[in-house]
Amino acid sequence: MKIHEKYIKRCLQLAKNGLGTTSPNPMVGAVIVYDGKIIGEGYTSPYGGNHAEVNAIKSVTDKSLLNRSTIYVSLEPCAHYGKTPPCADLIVEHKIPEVVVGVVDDNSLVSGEGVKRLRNAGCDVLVGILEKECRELNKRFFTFHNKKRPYIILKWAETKDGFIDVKRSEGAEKQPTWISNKYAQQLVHKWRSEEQGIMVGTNTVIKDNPRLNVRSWVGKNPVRIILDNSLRIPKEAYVFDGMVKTILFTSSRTAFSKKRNNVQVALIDYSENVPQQVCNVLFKNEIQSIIIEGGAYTLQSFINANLWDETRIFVGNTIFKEGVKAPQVNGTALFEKNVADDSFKTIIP
Ligand code: AOF
Ligand code: ZN
Repeated sequence: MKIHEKYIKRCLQLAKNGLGTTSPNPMVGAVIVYDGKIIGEGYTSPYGGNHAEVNAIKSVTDKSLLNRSTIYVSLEPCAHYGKTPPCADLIVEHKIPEVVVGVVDDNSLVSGEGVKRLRNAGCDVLVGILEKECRELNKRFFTFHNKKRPYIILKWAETKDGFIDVKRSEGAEKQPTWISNKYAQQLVHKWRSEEQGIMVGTNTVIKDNPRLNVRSWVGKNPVRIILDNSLRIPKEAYVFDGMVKTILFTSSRTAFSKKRNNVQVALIDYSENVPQQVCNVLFKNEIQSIIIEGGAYTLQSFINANLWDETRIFVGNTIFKEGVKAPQVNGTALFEKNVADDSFKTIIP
């Protein structure tokens, strides 16, 4: 057993190379072992490209060893024709006799079919090695397929006395109030690059005019998701600059007379459960994960609807005494650490 864990651990290490590039595909790692030695390794290519098993098999110099090898994969090999042909067939074609799988793929196109196909072809298949770790690595993918909604990360920065913003009057300067430090900002840009969507509510756009992109990190920009019931956001706002796709959730289509570049309009009923309707639309758009960066009202509405998976909070050294209260969330605090002078905590439900 220990030997299997060792190689699945290596698969997980390899899989992580795909963070931020494979989605909506999961990150997967594969290792091929012959006579106690690794003879091939691979991980999922950027979206639309090769699966991990294909890259691992390609990397083996002496293919004649494959019919006496074991292939380790952190996720069940696929059995369907998607953007690429089935990995289970490729394994059978190369006559690899033994397959060790971390966790079953919950995508309804696969879910057990890959294992079945391998076993039917006479492969010896072992399933469920470091299952928890394999699931955790692709938490976005698994949440999307099981709960039919994106994986939701809530993020905010609060002062030592629990405020996320100062009191601001209408027409006040359009500048965000900084609570966390510049290292935290860079970390947030890294986080943005890891998710498929980034969401904020109307007031945050009106007050801060945020770009919601990845400027302080190298990576791809997430799709912008904006809630604006009665289209109060001015068309000059950065979120409508067309540089990145924006999904705009509104209820008044008529006011949206001039078509905006790269903006997809989603009509919802603002008198109903908004977070759930947003999730339904995002699921249809195959957005597997989002980070919600404010404001307090939007964050709290997702907490109240029980639609969140992770909360990341920076606690700065500042004291505001009054202002906009930080959202209230109950859960298990996973860890706390310092980012420069600020502290940072993660909470899960
Ligand atoms: C694997 N190995 O490395 C990954 C798998 O459209 P396709 O062909 O790219 O298929 C996408 C689906 O394949 C994806 O939703 C998931 O079920 C599985 N991903 N499978 O055998 C891999 N990334
Ligand atoms: Zn595959």
